Amino acid sequence: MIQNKKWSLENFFEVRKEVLSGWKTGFDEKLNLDKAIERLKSVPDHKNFAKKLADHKAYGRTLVQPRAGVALIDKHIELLQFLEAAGADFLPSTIDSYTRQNRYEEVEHGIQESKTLNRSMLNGFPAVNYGVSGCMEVLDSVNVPLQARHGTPDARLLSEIIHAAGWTSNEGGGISYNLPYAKNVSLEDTIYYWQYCDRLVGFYEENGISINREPYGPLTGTLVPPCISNTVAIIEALLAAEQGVKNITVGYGMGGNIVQDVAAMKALEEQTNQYLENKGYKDMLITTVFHQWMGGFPQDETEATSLIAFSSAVASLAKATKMITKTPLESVGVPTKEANATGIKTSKFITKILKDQHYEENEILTEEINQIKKEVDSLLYHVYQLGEGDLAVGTVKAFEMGILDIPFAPSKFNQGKIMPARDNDGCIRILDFGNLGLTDEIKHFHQKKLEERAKFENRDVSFQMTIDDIYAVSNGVLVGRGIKEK
Ligand code: 8ZB
Repeated sequence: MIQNKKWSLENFFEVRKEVLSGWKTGFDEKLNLDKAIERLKSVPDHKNFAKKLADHKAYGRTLVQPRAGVALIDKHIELLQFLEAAGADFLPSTIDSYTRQNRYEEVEHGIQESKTLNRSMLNGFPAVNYGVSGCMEVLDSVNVPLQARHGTPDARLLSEIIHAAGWTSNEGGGISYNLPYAKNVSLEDTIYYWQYCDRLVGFYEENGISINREPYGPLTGTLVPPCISNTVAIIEALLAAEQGVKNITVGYGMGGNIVQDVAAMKALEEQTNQYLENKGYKDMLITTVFHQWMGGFPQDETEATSLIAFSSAVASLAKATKMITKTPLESVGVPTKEANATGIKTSKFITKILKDQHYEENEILTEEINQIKKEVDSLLYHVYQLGEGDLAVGTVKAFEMGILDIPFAPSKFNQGKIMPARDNDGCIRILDFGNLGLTDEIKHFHQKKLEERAKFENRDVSFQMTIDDIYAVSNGVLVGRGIKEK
Protein backbone atom coordinates (compact mmCIF):
# COMPACT_ATOMS: atom_id res chain seq x y z
CA MET A 1 0.00 0.00 0.00
CA ILE A 2 1.21 3.47 -0.89
CA GLN A 3 2.29 5.69 2.00
CA ASN A 4 2.74 9.40 2.45
CA LYS A 5 6.44 9.17 3.16
CA LYS A 6 9.33 11.05 1.61
CA TRP A 7 11.18 8.87 -0.90
CA SER A 8 14.84 8.19 -0.12
CA LEU A 9 17.20 9.43 -2.84
CA GLU A 10 18.35 5.87 -3.31
CA ASN A 11 14.83 4.72 -4.10
CA PHE A 12 14.27 7.74 -6.35
CA PHE A 13 17.43 7.04 -8.41
CA GLU A 14 16.47 3.39 -8.73
CA VAL A 15 13.03 4.22 -10.17
CA ARG A 16 14.57 7.00 -12.26
CA LYS A 17 16.51 4.51 -14.39
CA GLU A 18 13.27 2.87 -15.42
CA VAL A 19 11.53 6.24 -16.03
CA LEU A 20 14.26 7.49 -18.35
CA SER A 21 14.02 4.36 -20.47
CA GLY A 22 10.40 5.21 -21.30
CA TRP A 23 11.21 6.90 -24.63
CA LYS A 24 14.35 7.65 -26.61
CA THR A 25 14.65 11.29 -25.46
CA GLY A 26 14.97 9.93 -21.90
CA PHE A 27 18.55 8.87 -22.67
CA ASP A 28 19.67 12.45 -23.29
CA GLU A 29 22.89 13.41 -21.49
CA LYS A 30 21.18 16.70 -20.60
CA LEU A 31 19.12 14.65 -18.14
CA ASN A 32 22.27 14.16 -16.10
CA LEU A 33 21.19 15.81 -12.85
CA ASP A 34 24.40 17.85 -12.44
CA LYS A 35 23.85 19.30 -15.88
CA ALA A 36 20.17 19.91 -15.14
CA ILE A 37 21.06 21.75 -11.92
CA GLU A 38 23.53 23.89 -13.84
CA ARG A 39 20.89 24.70 -16.46
CA LEU A 40 18.23 25.53 -13.85
CA LYS A 41 20.69 27.77 -11.98
CA SER A 42 21.32 29.70 -15.18
CA VAL A 43 17.62 30.63 -15.52
CA PRO A 44 17.34 34.33 -14.57
CA ASP A 45 15.03 35.24 -11.65
CA HIS A 46 12.45 36.93 -13.88
CA LYS A 47 12.01 33.65 -15.75
CA ASN A 48 11.76 31.56 -12.59
CA PHE A 49 8.10 30.70 -11.97
CA ALA A 50 8.43 30.21 -8.22
CA LYS A 51 10.36 33.44 -7.69
CA LYS A 52 7.99 35.56 -9.78
CA LEU A 53 5.03 34.20 -7.80
CA ALA A 54 6.82 34.92 -4.52
CA ASP A 55 7.68 38.45 -5.65
CA HIS A 56 4.11 39.22 -6.68
CA LYS A 57 2.27 37.55 -3.79
CA ALA A 58 1.81 40.82 -1.95
CA TYR A 59 1.70 43.04 -5.01
CA GLY A 60 -2.04 43.08 -5.45
CA ARG A 61 -2.51 42.66 -9.18
CA THR A 62 -3.64 39.20 -10.18
CA LEU A 63 -1.20 37.86 -12.76
CA VAL A 64 -2.54 36.32 -15.97
CA GLN A 65 -1.62 33.12 -17.76
CA PRO A 66 -3.22 31.56 -20.85
CA ARG A 67 -3.25 27.97 -22.07
CA ALA A 68 -1.49 27.30 -25.37
CA GLY A 69 0.26 24.57 -27.27
CA VAL A 70 0.71 23.36 -30.87
CA ALA A 71 2.56 20.47 -32.49
CA LEU A 72 5.41 22.16 -34.35
CA ILE A 73 8.15 23.76 -32.31
CA ASP A 74 8.62 26.86 -34.51
CA LYS A 75 4.88 27.51 -34.47
CA HIS A 76 4.76 26.91 -30.73
CA ILE A 77 7.48 29.47 -30.13
CA GLU A 78 5.73 31.94 -32.42
CA LEU A 79 2.50 31.38 -30.48
CA LEU A 80 4.13 31.93 -27.08
CA GLN A 81 5.92 35.07 -28.27
CA PHE A 82 2.60 36.40 -29.55
CA LEU A 83 0.91 35.74 -26.19
CA GLU A 84 3.80 37.30 -24.28
CA ALA A 85 3.42 40.43 -26.41
CA ALA A 86 -0.31 40.41 -25.57
CA GLY A 87 0.62 40.74 -21.90
CA ALA A 88 0.85 37.21 -20.46
CA ASP A 89 2.65 37.35 -17.10
CA PHE A 90 3.33 33.62 -17.23
CA LEU A 91 3.40 31.31 -20.23
CA PRO A 92 2.22 27.71 -20.49
CA SER A 93 2.95 24.86 -22.73
CA THR A 94 -0.23 22.87 -22.91
CA ILE A 95 0.82 19.29 -23.64
CA ASP A 96 -1.04 17.21 -26.26
CA SER A 97 -3.31 14.30 -25.37
CA TYR A 98 -1.09 11.53 -26.78
CA THR A 99 1.82 12.67 -24.61
CA ARG A 100 -0.55 12.78 -21.64
CA GLN A 101 -1.16 9.08 -22.25
CA ASN A 102 2.52 8.28 -22.85
CA ARG A 103 1.76 7.34 -26.49
CA TYR A 104 4.96 8.78 -27.97
CA GLU A 105 4.87 6.78 -31.23
CA GLU A 106 1.53 8.32 -32.09
CA VAL A 107 2.93 11.74 -31.17
CA GLU A 108 5.70 11.15 -33.71
CA HIS A 109 3.07 10.54 -36.42
CA GLY A 110 1.20 13.65 -35.31
CA ILE A 111 4.33 15.77 -35.66
CA GLN A 112 5.06 14.39 -39.14
CA GLU A 113 1.47 14.90 -40.25
CA SER A 114 1.51 18.45 -38.92
CA LYS A 115 4.60 19.15 -41.03
CA THR A 116 2.99 17.69 -44.16
CA LEU A 117 -0.31 19.53 -43.72
CA ASN A 118 1.31 22.66 -42.28
CA ARG A 119 -1.14 22.84 -39.39
CA SER A 120 -1.19 21.41 -35.89
CA MET A 121 -2.52 17.86 -35.85
CA LEU A 122 -1.93 17.59 -32.09
CA ASN A 123 -3.91 19.50 -29.44
CA GLY A 124 -0.79 20.64 -27.62
CA PHE A 125 3.01 20.80 -27.51
CA PRO A 126 4.60 17.32 -27.40
CA ALA A 127 7.42 18.10 -24.95
CA VAL A 128 8.68 14.53 -24.50
CA ASN A 129 9.24 13.92 -28.21
CA TYR A 130 11.14 17.20 -28.57
CA GLY A 131 13.21 16.28 -25.52
CA VAL A 132 15.32 18.54 -23.32
CA SER A 133 16.90 20.43 -26.25
CA GLY A 134 13.53 21.30 -27.81
CA CYS A 135 12.13 22.42 -24.47
CA MET A 136 15.27 24.53 -23.85
CA GLU A 137 14.76 26.23 -27.20
CA VAL A 138 11.19 27.15 -26.21
CA LEU A 139 12.27 28.64 -22.87
CA ASP A 140 15.14 30.54 -24.47
CA SER A 141 12.68 32.17 -26.90
CA VAL A 142 10.53 33.87 -24.25
CA ASN A 143 11.06 36.31 -21.39
CA VAL A 144 8.58 35.14 -18.76
CA PRO A 145 8.44 31.92 -16.70
CA LEU A 146 7.21 28.76 -18.41
CA GLN A 147 5.03 25.97 -17.04
CA ALA A 148 3.89 22.59 -18.35
CA ARG A 149 0.10 22.26 -18.19
CA HIS A 150 -1.38 18.92 -19.10
CA GLY A 151 -3.57 16.26 -17.45
CA THR A 152 -1.11 13.38 -17.33
CA PRO A 153 -1.62 10.48 -14.92
CA ASP A 154 2.03 9.34 -15.30
CA ALA A 155 4.02 12.52 -15.95
CA ARG A 156 7.37 11.27 -14.66
CA LEU A 157 9.33 11.41 -17.91
CA LEU A 158 7.61 14.64 -18.98
CA SER A 159 8.52 16.25 -15.64
CA GLU A 160 12.14 15.11 -15.92
CA ILE A 161 12.44 16.64 -19.39
CA ILE A 162 10.79 20.00 -18.72
CA HIS A 163 12.66 20.69 -15.49
CA ALA A 164 16.02 19.68 -16.99
CA ALA A 165 15.24 22.19 -19.76
CA GLY A 166 14.76 24.96 -17.18
CA TRP A 167 10.97 25.10 -16.97
CA THR A 168 10.28 26.04 -13.37
CA SER A 169 6.67 24.98 -12.90
CA ASN A 170 4.62 21.84 -13.39
CA GLU A 171 0.86 21.47 -13.07
CA GLY A 172 -0.83 18.34 -11.78
CA GLY A 173 -1.24 15.89 -8.94
CA GLY A 174 -2.05 12.29 -8.15
CA ILE A 175 -5.76 12.94 -7.72
CA SER A 176 -6.41 15.96 -9.93
CA TYR A 177 -4.59 14.55 -13.00
CA ASN A 178 -6.20 11.17 -12.63
CA LEU A 179 -9.86 11.10 -11.61
CA PRO A 180 -11.07 13.89 -13.95
CA TYR A 181 -8.90 12.68 -16.86
CA ALA A 182 -8.66 8.88 -16.84
CA LYS A 183 -10.99 5.92 -16.49
CA ASN A 184 -8.82 2.95 -15.65
CA VAL A 185 -5.72 4.20 -13.82
CA SER A 186 -5.72 3.44 -10.11
CA LEU A 187 -5.36 6.21 -7.59
CA GLU A 188 -2.62 4.30 -5.84
CA ASP A 189 -0.60 4.32 -9.08
CA THR A 190 -1.07 8.03 -9.75
CA ILE A 191 -0.27 9.05 -6.19
CA TYR A 192 2.95 7.04 -6.62
CA TYR A 193 3.74 8.66 -10.03
CA TRP A 194 3.18 12.12 -8.62
CA GLN A 195 5.26 11.39 -5.53
CA TYR A 196 8.04 10.84 -8.05
CA CYS A 197 7.37 14.18 -9.81
CA ASP A 198 7.30 15.93 -6.44
CA ARG A 199 10.44 14.15 -5.22
CA LEU A 200 12.23 15.38 -8.34
CA VAL A 201 11.25 18.93 -7.42
CA GLY A 202 12.26 18.21 -3.81
CA PHE A 203 15.67 17.09 -5.08
CA TYR A 204 16.11 20.35 -6.99
CA GLU A 205 15.00 22.36 -3.93
CA GLU A 206 17.67 20.56 -1.89
CA ASN A 207 20.13 21.80 -4.50
CA GLY A 208 19.11 25.43 -4.14
CA ILE A 209 16.64 25.65 -7.03
CA SER A 210 13.15 27.00 -6.58
CA ILE A 211 10.46 25.21 -8.59
CA ASN A 212 6.70 25.80 -8.44
CA ARG A 213 4.08 23.04 -8.32
CA GLU A 214 0.39 23.56 -9.01
CA PRO A 215 -2.29 20.99 -8.17
CA TYR A 216 -5.07 21.20 -10.76
CA GLY A 217 -7.88 22.93 -8.87
CA PRO A 218 -11.02 22.81 -11.02
CA LEU A 219 -11.18 18.98 -11.32
CA THR A 220 -14.08 18.27 -13.71
CA GLY A 221 -14.90 21.97 -14.00
CA THR A 222 -18.60 21.26 -13.68
CA LEU A 223 -20.51 22.35 -10.56
CA VAL A 224 -17.75 21.16 -8.24
CA PRO A 225 -18.65 22.09 -4.64
CA PRO A 226 -15.80 24.20 -3.17
CA CYS A 227 -15.29 21.81 -0.25
CA ILE A 228 -14.44 19.00 -2.69
CA SER A 229 -11.93 20.90 -4.81
CA ASN A 230 -10.37 22.63 -1.80
CA THR A 231 -9.94 19.31 0.00
CA VAL A 232 -8.25 17.74 -3.03
CA ALA A 233 -5.96 20.77 -3.43
CA ILE A 234 -4.95 20.64 0.24
CA ILE A 235 -4.27 16.89 0.07
CA GLU A 236 -2.09 17.35 -3.01
CA ALA A 237 -0.23 20.25 -1.37
CA LEU A 238 0.45 18.06 1.67
CA LEU A 239 1.61 15.12 -0.47
CA ALA A 240 3.91 17.44 -2.44
CA ALA A 241 5.32 19.04 0.71
CA GLU A 242 6.20 15.60 2.08
CA GLN A 243 8.40 15.01 -0.99
CA GLY A 244 10.21 18.31 -0.46
CA VAL A 245 8.21 20.74 -2.61
CA LYS A 246 8.30 24.26 -1.16
CA ASN A 247 6.49 26.54 -3.61
CA ILE A 248 2.87 25.54 -4.26
CA THR A 249 0.00 27.28 -6.03
CA VAL A 250 -3.38 25.95 -4.97
CA GLY A 251 -6.22 26.45 -7.42
CA TYR A 252 -9.96 26.84 -7.66
CA GLY A 253 -12.35 26.92 -10.60
CA MET A 254 -14.90 29.73 -10.65
CA GLY A 255 -18.38 28.70 -9.52
CA GLY A 256 -20.31 31.82 -10.45
CA ASN A 257 -21.64 33.22 -7.17
CA ILE A 258 -19.28 36.05 -6.22
CA VAL A 259 -19.50 35.58 -2.46
CA GLN A 260 -18.95 31.83 -2.69
CA ASP A 261 -16.02 32.27 -5.08
CA VAL A 262 -14.27 34.84 -2.90
CA ALA A 263 -14.98 32.71 0.18
CA ALA A 264 -13.62 29.56 -1.48
CA MET A 265 -10.38 31.33 -2.44
CA LYS A 266 -9.89 32.74 1.07
CA ALA A 267 -10.68 29.40 2.72
CA LEU A 268 -8.36 27.59 0.31
CA GLU A 269 -5.38 29.82 1.04
CA GLU A 270 -5.93 29.89 4.79
CA GLN A 271 -6.54 26.17 5.22
CA THR A 272 -3.68 25.14 2.94
CA ASN A 273 -1.30 27.18 5.10
CA GLN A 274 -2.91 25.90 8.28
CA TYR A 275 -2.74 22.20 7.39
CA LEU A 276 0.85 22.50 6.12
CA GLU A 277 1.85 24.21 9.34
CA ASN A 278 -0.01 21.73 11.54
CA LYS A 279 1.72 18.83 9.79
CA GLY A 280 5.10 20.45 10.40
CA TYR A 281 6.10 21.55 6.88
CA LYS A 282 8.36 24.58 7.14
CA ASP A 283 9.41 27.35 4.73
CA MET A 284 6.45 26.83 2.42
CA LEU A 285 5.36 29.55 0.02
CA ILE A 286 1.70 29.23 -0.89
CA THR A 287 0.03 31.23 -3.65
CA THR A 288 -3.36 30.87 -5.33
CA VAL A 289 -4.71 30.49 -8.84
CA PHE A 290 -8.26 31.27 -9.95
CA HIS A 291 -9.55 29.56 -13.08
CA GLN A 292 -11.93 31.54 -15.22
CA TRP A 293 -15.25 29.80 -15.79
CA MET A 294 -14.49 26.14 -16.64
CA GLY A 295 -18.01 25.04 -17.60
CA GLY A 296 -19.83 25.42 -20.88
CA PHE A 297 -19.26 28.79 -22.56
CA PRO A 298 -21.67 30.87 -24.67
CA GLN A 299 -21.06 30.49 -28.42
CA ASP A 300 -21.30 34.21 -29.05
CA GLU A 301 -17.77 35.62 -28.89
CA THR A 302 -18.77 38.90 -27.27
CA GLU A 303 -20.75 37.08 -24.59
CA ALA A 304 -17.76 34.78 -24.03
CA THR A 305 -15.52 37.84 -23.65
CA SER A 306 -17.97 39.29 -21.11
CA LEU A 307 -17.76 36.08 -19.10
CA ILE A 308 -13.96 36.34 -19.21
CA ALA A 309 -14.16 39.91 -17.88
CA PHE A 310 -16.56 38.87 -15.12
CA SER A 311 -14.26 36.00 -14.13
CA SER A 312 -11.35 38.44 -14.02
CA ALA A 313 -13.23 40.76 -11.67
CA VAL A 314 -13.90 37.93 -9.24
CA ALA A 315 -10.28 36.72 -9.34
CA SER A 316 -9.06 40.27 -8.72
CA LEU A 317 -11.45 40.93 -5.83
CA ALA A 318 -10.51 37.56 -4.30
CA LYS A 319 -6.86 38.65 -4.60
CA ALA A 320 -5.82 35.49 -6.45
CA THR A 321 -2.08 35.56 -7.12
CA LYS A 322 -2.68 34.23 -10.63
CA MET A 323 -5.54 33.55 -13.02
CA ILE A 324 -5.85 31.13 -15.94
CA THR A 325 -7.58 32.81 -18.85
CA LYS A 326 -10.13 31.54 -21.37
CA THR A 327 -10.74 32.81 -24.88
CA PRO A 328 -13.75 34.00 -26.94
CA LEU A 329 -13.42 30.73 -28.90
CA GLU A 330 -13.83 28.49 -25.83
CA SER A 331 -17.04 26.91 -27.15
CA VAL A 332 -15.30 26.06 -30.46
CA GLY A 333 -12.11 24.28 -29.34
CA VAL A 334 -8.39 25.03 -29.34
CA PRO A 335 -8.26 28.81 -29.93
CA THR A 336 -6.40 30.82 -32.54
CA LYS A 337 -3.53 32.90 -31.22
CA GLU A 338 -5.56 36.06 -31.83
CA ALA A 339 -8.51 34.81 -29.75
CA ASN A 340 -6.07 33.71 -27.05
CA ALA A 341 -4.57 37.22 -27.02
CA THR A 342 -8.07 38.72 -26.66
CA GLY A 343 -8.59 36.58 -23.55
CA ILE A 344 -5.32 37.79 -22.07
CA LYS A 345 -5.94 41.47 -22.84
CA THR A 346 -9.54 41.43 -21.56
CA SER A 347 -8.40 39.76 -18.36
CA LYS A 348 -5.35 41.88 -17.74
CA PHE A 349 -7.27 45.13 -18.24
CA ILE A 350 -9.68 44.18 -15.45
CA THR A 351 -6.94 42.97 -13.10
CA LYS A 352 -5.12 46.28 -13.52
CA ILE A 353 -8.27 48.32 -12.87
CA LEU A 354 -9.08 46.29 -9.75
CA LYS A 355 -5.51 46.07 -8.46
CA ASP A 356 -6.19 48.18 -5.37
CA GLN A 357 -9.63 46.85 -4.54
CA HIS A 358 -10.66 43.72 -2.72
CA TYR A 359 -13.92 42.17 -1.64
CA GLU A 360 -14.67 43.66 1.77
CA GLU A 361 -15.29 41.41 4.74
CA ASN A 362 -18.98 41.12 5.55
CA GLU A 363 -21.18 38.76 7.48
CA ILE A 364 -22.34 36.72 4.49
CA LEU A 365 -18.76 36.30 3.26
CA THR A 366 -17.53 35.26 6.69
CA GLU A 367 -20.36 32.72 7.01
CA GLU A 368 -19.53 31.22 3.64
CA ILE A 369 -15.81 31.03 4.47
CA ASN A 370 -16.60 29.30 7.76
CA GLN A 371 -19.03 26.93 6.05
CA ILE A 372 -16.44 25.82 3.48
CA LYS A 373 -13.76 25.42 6.14
CA LYS A 374 -16.06 23.31 8.27
CA GLU A 375 -16.81 21.05 5.30
CA VAL A 376 -13.13 20.68 4.38
CA ASP A 377 -12.26 19.87 8.01
CA SER A 378 -14.97 17.22 8.07
CA LEU A 379 -13.72 15.59 4.84
CA LEU A 380 -10.07 15.69 5.89
CA TYR A 381 -10.91 14.32 9.32
CA HIS A 382 -12.43 11.26 7.66
CA VAL A 383 -9.48 10.88 5.27
CA TYR A 384 -6.95 10.85 8.12
CA GLN A 385 -9.16 8.49 10.15
CA LEU A 386 -9.37 6.03 7.27
CA GLY A 387 -5.62 6.17 6.74
CA GLU A 388 -4.92 5.80 10.46
CA GLY A 389 -2.94 8.98 10.16
CA ASP A 390 -1.47 8.33 6.70
CA LEU A 391 -2.76 10.76 4.09
CA ALA A 392 -2.01 8.62 1.03
CA VAL A 393 -3.65 5.53 2.49
CA GLY A 394 -6.61 7.61 3.66
CA THR A 395 -7.06 9.25 0.26
CA VAL A 396 -7.13 5.94 -1.61
CA LYS A 397 -9.63 4.49 0.88
CA ALA A 398 -11.76 7.63 0.94
CA PHE A 399 -12.26 7.60 -2.83
CA GLU A 400 -12.86 3.84 -2.78
CA MET A 401 -15.66 4.31 -0.29
CA GLY A 402 -17.03 7.56 -1.69
CA ILE A 403 -16.12 9.46 1.48
CA LEU A 404 -14.40 11.74 -1.03
CA ASP A 405 -16.18 11.93 -4.37
CA ILE A 406 -15.77 14.17 -7.43
CA PRO A 407 -18.90 14.94 -9.46
CA PHE A 408 -18.94 13.91 -13.15
CA ALA A 409 -15.47 12.29 -13.11
CA PRO A 410 -14.95 9.46 -15.64
CA SER A 411 -12.72 7.33 -13.39
CA LYS A 412 -13.89 3.99 -12.06
CA PHE A 413 -11.77 4.76 -8.99
CA ASN A 414 -14.21 7.53 -8.12
CA GLN A 415 -17.69 6.59 -6.85
CA GLY A 416 -19.47 9.35 -8.75
CA LYS A 417 -22.45 9.22 -6.42
CA ILE A 418 -22.67 12.84 -5.39
CA MET A 419 -24.81 15.33 -7.27
CA PRO A 420 -24.44 19.10 -6.99
CA ALA A 421 -26.98 21.86 -7.74
CA ARG A 422 -27.16 25.61 -7.23
CA ASP A 423 -29.08 27.24 -4.42
CA ASN A 424 -31.32 30.24 -4.99
CA ASP A 425 -28.35 32.66 -5.00
CA GLY A 426 -26.36 30.50 -7.42
CA CYS A 427 -24.00 29.02 -4.82
CA ILE A 428 -23.01 25.43 -5.58
CA ARG A 429 -24.48 23.06 -2.99
CA ILE A 430 -24.85 19.31 -2.72
CA LEU A 431 -28.11 17.65 -3.69
CA ASP A 432 -27.10 14.01 -3.34
CA PHE A 433 -24.33 13.35 -0.80
CA GLY A 434 -23.60 9.78 -1.84
CA ASN A 435 -21.25 8.62 0.88
CA LEU A 436 -19.42 11.95 1.44
CA GLY A 437 -17.73 12.37 4.80
CA LEU A 438 -19.84 15.28 5.96
CA THR A 439 -21.62 15.76 9.29
CA ASP A 440 -25.41 15.79 9.55
CA GLU A 441 -25.30 19.47 10.43
CA ILE A 442 -23.53 20.21 7.13
CA LYS A 443 -25.97 18.05 5.18
CA HIS A 444 -28.94 19.88 6.70
CA PHE A 445 -27.44 23.20 5.67
CA HIS A 446 -27.22 22.09 2.03
CA GLN A 447 -30.71 20.60 2.07
CA LYS A 448 -32.16 23.80 3.50
CA LYS A 449 -30.44 25.90 0.83
CA LEU A 450 -31.78 23.74 -2.00
CA GLU A 451 -35.29 23.71 -0.54
CA GLU A 452 -35.27 27.51 -0.58
CA ARG A 453 -34.61 27.38 -4.30
CA ALA A 454 -37.20 24.67 -4.91
CA LYS A 455 -39.82 26.76 -3.16
CA PHE A 456 -38.92 29.84 -5.20
CA GLU A 457 -39.15 27.86 -8.44
CA ASN A 458 -42.26 26.03 -7.34
CA ARG A 459 -40.80 22.61 -8.06
CA ASP A 460 -39.22 19.77 -6.09
CA VAL A 461 -35.52 19.48 -5.35
CA SER A 462 -34.37 17.03 -8.02
CA PHE A 463 -31.68 15.99 -10.47
CA GLN A 464 -33.45 18.15 -13.06
CA MET A 465 -31.99 21.18 -11.24
CA THR A 466 -28.49 19.78 -11.80
CA ILE A 467 -29.16 19.32 -15.51
CA ASP A 468 -30.64 22.81 -15.86
CA ASP A 469 -27.63 24.26 -14.01
CA ILE A 470 -25.07 22.53 -16.22
CA TYR A 471 -26.40 24.30 -19.32
CA ALA A 472 -27.36 27.60 -17.66
CA VAL A 473 -24.21 29.72 -18.09
CA SER A 474 -23.78 28.95 -21.78
CA ASN A 475 -27.36 30.23 -22.14
CA GLY A 476 -26.62 33.41 -20.24
CA VAL A 477 -28.00 32.63 -16.78
CA LEU A 478 -26.33 31.26 -13.65
CA VAL A 479 -29.19 29.34 -12.06
CA GLY A 480 -31.06 26.98 -14.41
CA ARG A 481 -34.61 27.77 -13.37
CA GLY A 482 -36.09 25.48 -16.00
CA ILE A 483 -37.78 28.47 -17.67
CA LYS A 484 -36.67 30.83 -20.40
CA GLU A 485 -35.30 34.02 -18.81
CA LYS A 486 -36.11 37.42 -20.25
C1 8ZB B 1 -9.01 21.26 -18.71
C2 8ZB B 1 -8.62 22.45 -19.49
C3 8ZB B 1 -9.46 22.69 -20.69
C4 8ZB B 1 -9.17 24.03 -21.33
C5 8ZB B 1 -8.00 24.56 -23.24
C6 8ZB B 1 -9.41 24.22 -23.67
C7 8ZB B 1 -10.17 24.41 -22.37
C8 8ZB B 1 -6.67 22.68 -24.26
C9 8ZB B 1 -5.31 23.80 -25.53
C10 8ZB B 1 -6.14 24.71 -24.89
C11 8ZB B 1 -5.10 26.45 -25.92
C12 8ZB B 1 -4.32 24.30 -26.41
N1 8ZB B 1 -6.97 23.99 -24.11
N2 8ZB B 1 -5.65 22.55 -25.14
N3 8ZB B 1 -6.04 26.02 -25.07
N4 8ZB B 1 -4.26 25.63 -26.60
N5 8ZB B 1 -3.49 23.48 -27.07
O1 8ZB B 1 -7.92 23.98 -21.96
O2 8ZB B 1 -9.85 25.06 -24.69
O3 8ZB B 1 -10.43 25.80 -22.19
